[in-house]
Amino acid sequence: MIYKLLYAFQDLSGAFNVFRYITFRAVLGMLTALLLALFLGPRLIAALQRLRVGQSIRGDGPQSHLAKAGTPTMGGLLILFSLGAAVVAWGDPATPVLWIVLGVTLGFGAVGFTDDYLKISKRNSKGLSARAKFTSLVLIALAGCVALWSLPGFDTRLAVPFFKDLRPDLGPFYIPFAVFVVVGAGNAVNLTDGLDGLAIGPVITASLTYLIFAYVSGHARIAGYLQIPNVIGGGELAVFCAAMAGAALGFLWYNAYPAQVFMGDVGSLALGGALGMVAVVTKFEVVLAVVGGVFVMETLSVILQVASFKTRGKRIFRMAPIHHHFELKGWAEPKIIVRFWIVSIILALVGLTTLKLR
Ligand code: 57M
Repeated sequence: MIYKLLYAFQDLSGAFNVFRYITFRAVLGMLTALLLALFLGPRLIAALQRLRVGQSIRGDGPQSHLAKAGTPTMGGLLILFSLGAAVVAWGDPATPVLWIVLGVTLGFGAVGFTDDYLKISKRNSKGLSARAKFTSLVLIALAGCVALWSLPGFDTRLAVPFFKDLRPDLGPFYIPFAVFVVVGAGNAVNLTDGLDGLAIGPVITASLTYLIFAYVSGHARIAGYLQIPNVIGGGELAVFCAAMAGAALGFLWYNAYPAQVFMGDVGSLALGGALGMVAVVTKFEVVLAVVGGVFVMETLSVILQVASFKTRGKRIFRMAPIHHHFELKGWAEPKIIVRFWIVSIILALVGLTTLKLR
């Protein structure tokens, strides 16, 4: 919205014309969110400490985690505020997809907030029931996907990486598929968020990758050249992704090992849901499994572990999600975190190759 005001001054000076450009607003969006998160971080942490919003630690986990008891949680509020403010400031208010994506992000954040709040007020690690959490997430994602569906030009065909001519049309089944992507992404980031900076690092790489996807898919000429679907309003999501990367980077400042704050479900569900929605809108939904491969790997480790334990009575990993396996093998926490970040960068690069290899 600020951008509309500034752009209105272009008659006074041509310099104000620069605010028309998505690339410029994306940079401003990232900087705004980053600086807000850096500035507000210590204040939020102090407030959370005052309110005694501290993490309870499960006794059955790696022993090294017991020392983390009482670390302030719900730092996701910092991410959501910084992201929301930057998007409102630098996004084009006339772009419906931008508000739909922000709406689902905040909706997932609200579910996470309720869960965190219940955990803290009851001082144990059980929050919302799994059923209530899942149903709320599905309903919010469904509302977002139906809103997308009602927009002109909504495309129910899948874009399959590496095969430009393979565009299976899911018709009405696209909606449940999209809901699956969004809710799956929310839960996958949530499962990954178990070591300092472990989830936020890959969220940054995925946001930056989708910044590029959003920009190219929203640009008719580049999309035509790359033979990818041209998405109306897709470019504004580049501003959203930039703001998400900025807010996440600002949060990482305080969540870096040893963490001063955890994001809580308010952060992890919201960030995962945001990535899922951006992937759906930009038509890079299938590629999210690659770019967000760290989240997929964490989720698969849980599925395999639970299936193996239930059917054979044996574990595959020392503990699931897989980051606990490496902890119990004796890897130092920062080593696991940085190695997972490196994997996420490799996967982001592989995801980017799908732009050209088709
Ligand atoms: C979230 N949350 C962290 C923090 C964070 C089905 C099952 C596999 C589910 C899974 C689970 O509950 N995962 C969800 C994981 C928790 O962090 C809080 O939760 C928020 C994210 N939702 O923001 O508020 C703990 O993670 C650590 N942490 C950090 N740094 C951070 O920046 O160190 C988090 C953020 C924090 C802190 O210790 O307290 C969590 O792990 O609880 N369940 C599990 O992960 C459990 N696994 C398990 O039971 N595995 C079984 C199989 C058969 C299912 C097995 O392998 O035998 C483990 N969780 C824990 N302890 N805590 C078991 C041991």
